[in-house]
Amino acid sequence: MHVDLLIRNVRLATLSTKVDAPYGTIDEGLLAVKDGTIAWVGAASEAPRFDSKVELDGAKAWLTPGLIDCHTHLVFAGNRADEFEKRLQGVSYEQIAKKGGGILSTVRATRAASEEELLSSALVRLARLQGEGVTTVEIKSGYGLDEETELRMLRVARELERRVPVTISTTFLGAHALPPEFENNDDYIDFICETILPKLGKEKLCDAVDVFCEGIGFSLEQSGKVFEKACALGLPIKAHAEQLSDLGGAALVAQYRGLSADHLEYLKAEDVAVLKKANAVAVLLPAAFYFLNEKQVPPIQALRDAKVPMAVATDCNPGSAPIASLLTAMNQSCVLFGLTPEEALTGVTRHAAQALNLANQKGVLEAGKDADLVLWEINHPNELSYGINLTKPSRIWFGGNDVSRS
Ligand code: DI6
Ligand code: FE
Repeated sequence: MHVDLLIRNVRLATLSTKVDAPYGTIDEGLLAVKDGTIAWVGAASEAPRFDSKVELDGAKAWLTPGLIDCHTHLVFAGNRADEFEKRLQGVSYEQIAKKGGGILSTVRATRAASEEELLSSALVRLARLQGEGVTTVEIKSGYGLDEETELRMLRVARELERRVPVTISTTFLGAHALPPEFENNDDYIDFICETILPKLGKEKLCDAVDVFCEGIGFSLEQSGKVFEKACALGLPIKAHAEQLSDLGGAALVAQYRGLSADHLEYLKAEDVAVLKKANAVAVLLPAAFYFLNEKQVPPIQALRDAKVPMAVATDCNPGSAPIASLLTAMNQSCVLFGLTPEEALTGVTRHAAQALNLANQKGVLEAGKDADLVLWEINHPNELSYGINLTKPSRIWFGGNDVSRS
């Protein structure tokens, strides 16, 4: 069989449920790529004969799927280092938000930034993620909160995909905070549902719709209205739920058959089963927990017992998670939340793909999936969660193309 790329002599962490071994490991593996997808993957001893334009001896390095950061706010202007200082003097994140700082201070900076400015600052952060082997990134709007700026953010997110060899999945997060032009949440939610969402649906600018269901964000009822409209437009939904308090946002996601409920520090026991029943992903964001110095940990053991798929993401944003390192978030998920390194790696591959509705294309090394691949010179995949800034990929392929130096 003719293929475009043949990678021999590698250890495969397939993360596939079809391979019955930790990490879906195949020790003496071989992987063949044709037309940007994985044409064949498995044990070298079982491989058919291939002839290939390009062949690589992996020298027993580990090959994993491209990593997926399934929750970021990567496009924004400015930073919030001043608030960081205030918090260290004893002012809380919620107090800062109530005084018009927090998300709204990034909204002011983002509204004032041109498309080019947003693009160039996002490119810096995206390059950091890409350099760690991230080949798919979800990016939310939510720092515009008016039609023009929300659309600009989403256009910038789409443009990033043309500039960097990564897949971008965009999410509309209009219901992130109350913009200054509106007196109350209900009027703003009506504006989102009646004006912005129909436009986004038409222009195909977003792949999903998110809400900040929280005491300092939007109520369950307001979140439900947004979901109702999103579903009517055929857009999948997800939520920032149970981050700082328990409003029942995760159960609302389940009710609307959403892709994921994200954060979940305050998730109550009975809602774990509700998530499982709806096959929604629990997206864990340990960098926000770390940076806000939170104390309440998500109910990991209950999620694990119920077999709720757990993903791990950076939440990269200027307020609660100024981080552009998914490998660090994996480490934090283990140290702070008690995930195993295998759960952390599954959380940035197979489960992250599911959280983005991309499970058919990405997240595992299986024939037919996109050839987004990362080669690591490590002795074991647990090293990906173990070190902080110790490990970097030695090769990265995106859709079968070597993009190691992009
Ligand atoms: N939760 C978060 O972690 C981010 N948004 C949200 O709803 C933080 C947003 C920010 O502080 O700028
Ligand atoms: Fe977030």
